[in-house]
Amino acid sequence: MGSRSDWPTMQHATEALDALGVAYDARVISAHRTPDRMVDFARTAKGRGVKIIIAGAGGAAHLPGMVASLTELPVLGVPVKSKALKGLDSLLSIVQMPGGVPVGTLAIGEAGAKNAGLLAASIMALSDEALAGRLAAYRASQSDSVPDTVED
Ligand code: RP5
Repeated sequence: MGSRSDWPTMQHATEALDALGVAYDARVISAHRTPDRMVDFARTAKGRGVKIIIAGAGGAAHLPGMVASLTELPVLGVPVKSKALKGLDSLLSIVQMPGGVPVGTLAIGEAGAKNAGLLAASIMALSDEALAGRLAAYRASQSDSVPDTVED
């Protein structure tokens, strides 16, 4: 994520990964304030065994796109809700990538972060049967938790 201030949003991604037993490393890396850290992280990620990168940032949210430009790993972008423009700036900064450098962009804010975690897990589950089973159980439990009436 681009800043510690993104953590209240991005922790929804890690909660989803925790629920499904997927290991992760949560880092603060700013495209603007720590560009060298970003380049080093993205260029070495694949060699370190990273499979998917979830990049959350707000405002002029260049982190997901820049990371995607530096690695062939799948990059999922989460637009963090900004104070000034409620995350619309973040969304547009992340979603409108030029053809050739994809970022899979999720919804603004907590739902986007949660879904980034779930989407990363579902991609990982393509080659991990045990994880696929846990994901299926998670989805079934979610369905079971939705009442079909408005009263008990
Ligand atoms: C972005 O600027 C971060 O991703 C964050 O959403 C936003 C504001 O950062 P702080 O000023 O709160 O550190 O780079």
